[in-house]
Amino acid sequence: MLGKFFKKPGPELGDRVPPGQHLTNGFPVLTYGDTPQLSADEWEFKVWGLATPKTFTWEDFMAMPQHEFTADFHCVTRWSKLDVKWTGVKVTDFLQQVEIDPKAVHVMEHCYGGYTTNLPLEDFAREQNFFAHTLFGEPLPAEHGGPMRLVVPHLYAWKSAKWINGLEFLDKEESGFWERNGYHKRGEPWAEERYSNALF
Ligand SMILES: Nc1nc2c(c(=O)[nH]1)N[C@H]1C(S)=C(S)[C@@H](COP(=O)(O)O)O[C@H]1N2
Ligand SMILES: [Mo]
Repeated sequence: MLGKFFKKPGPELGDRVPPGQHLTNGFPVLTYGDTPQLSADEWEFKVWGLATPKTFTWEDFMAMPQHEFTADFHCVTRWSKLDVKWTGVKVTDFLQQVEIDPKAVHVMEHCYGGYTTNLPLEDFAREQNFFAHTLFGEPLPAEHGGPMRLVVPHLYAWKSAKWINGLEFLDKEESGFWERNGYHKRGEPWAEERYSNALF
């Protein structure tokens, strides 16, 4: 009888919040270091490494198909925000304009300000991943990565690089900033891949 009053959170939400996370209604800002301030006009995006080098401008990105995305956002520091609404360009659409060497298996994301984060090509080249320039219908604020950031919804949010300005294609795994500083290499929230055991 009592059990009826002590149920776990409704399955609607329970199913969507990974273990060890709590929900937040706000949208906390998590940045290591200073917030770069740059306009869309100044923003540039490069690919290099095991891909034919190429530079993209803001206009190049605006000319690609634009989509709206609704995605949950999970920070390894244990907050999650559900149903974040973004507008931007699918990674898979962007990649149609990049000539990747078949030897490439890994990607390093580079950012204005020097932040880096890495992921396997198969985690990067997913239909669900996107470059975002709009958040809840407004231009993406600088503190959330504006003018442009990456969003990788299926991994912890440190993989979602703010102020992204380049991709380096690699033939092996290399570690980005947090990965070198004790975070897990892959960071899958449902498996609680938070930190690498060597350091924590
Ligand atoms: N360039 C850059 N990107 C970054 C970070 C950062 O410090 N610098 N922090 C990461 C972390 S740990 C998280 S949780 C999210 C936070 O995004 P938000 O500040 O928009 O909430 O951005 C990720 N992308
Ligand atoms: Mo984070």
